[in-house]
Amino acid sequence: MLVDEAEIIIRGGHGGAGLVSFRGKKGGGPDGGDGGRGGDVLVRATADIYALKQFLSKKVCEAEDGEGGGTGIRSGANGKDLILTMPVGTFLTDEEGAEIELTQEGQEILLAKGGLGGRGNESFKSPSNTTPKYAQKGLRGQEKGLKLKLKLIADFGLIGLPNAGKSSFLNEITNANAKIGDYPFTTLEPNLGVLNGKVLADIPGLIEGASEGRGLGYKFLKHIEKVGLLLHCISSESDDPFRDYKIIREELKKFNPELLNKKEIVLLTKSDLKETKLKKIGKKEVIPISIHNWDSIQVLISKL
Ligand SMILES: Nc1nc2c(ncn2[C@@H]2O[C@H](COP(=O)(O)OP(=O)(O)OP(=O)(O)O)[C@@H](O)[C@H]2O)c(=O)[nH]1
Ligand SMILES: [Mg+2]
Repeated sequence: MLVDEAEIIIRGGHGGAGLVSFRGKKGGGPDGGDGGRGGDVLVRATADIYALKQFLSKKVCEAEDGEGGGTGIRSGANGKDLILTMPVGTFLTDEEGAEIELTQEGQEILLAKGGLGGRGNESFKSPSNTTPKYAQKGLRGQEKGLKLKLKLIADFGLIGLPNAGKSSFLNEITNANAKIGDYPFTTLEPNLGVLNGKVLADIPGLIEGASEGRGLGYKFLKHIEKVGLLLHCISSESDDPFRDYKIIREELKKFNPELLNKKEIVLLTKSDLKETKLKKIGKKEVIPISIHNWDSIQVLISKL
């Protein structure tokens, strides 16, 4: 299952407390150590597009607290950093609306700082106070609520009405193994495939009224906001290909008008079907030709 949205709370580790302690039994000098620093919370970008799945169960993500200071001026250990992995293409938005985008695999960004450790009583020793009886508490780690939203980073996006043949085409030209079905809404979440190092995203079919909540493709349109080229699939089976085209364009516009400015190629899919239909009627040989497609004419010439 592709998880493309989540909400989490992150918290840097708290700083350890400084210690109040004195050497020996009586009269010894102060020897309370400092507390350790709390761990930071960082994010690291991964190529694994399924990485947000972990946040379905892990809603609060905390780095380790720093240890308290020890006797003999021993400092407490620093808390371990917590590194969260999220897919490239994730947008992280905090409560103030500040947004971070993960753009490159391996990229690391600090999200929440751990708190500083408190100073132990030894560090407050001075000529005027040789036996300080106080130490600092550690500071609290930073805490933030974050909204996570994944926008897949693909070079090409396959869009179209349900059953237009998007997934079949994806499977045909890439390593993908998407489910195919002779019914609408076979694809329930985006599929990805790779062709010569370029990533193709297959988006669940869109229908008229998608923007009002019909069907299920609408929420996945965020995944084509970043593609370089739209491959708009229209089935040759359609009674009215132009209407089909307009339906999809209208839904794109309602989602984000900027999608209409993307480069687009229209793929007339299942072009073999008209041929098959005619063959069934006449039981004769049918050769599709177009004067604008020399290859199709070559087939005929060789027959003649
Ligand atoms: N004859 C023929 N059938 C095709 C072709 N491409 C796809 N199909 C068939 O069309 C049906 C729908 O194909 P899918 O690839 O599942 O269509 P889709 O656009 O991904 O559909 P959704 O996921 O529901 O949006 C399947 O029965 C396919 O076998 C083609 O080029 N020729
Ligand atoms: Mg499909």
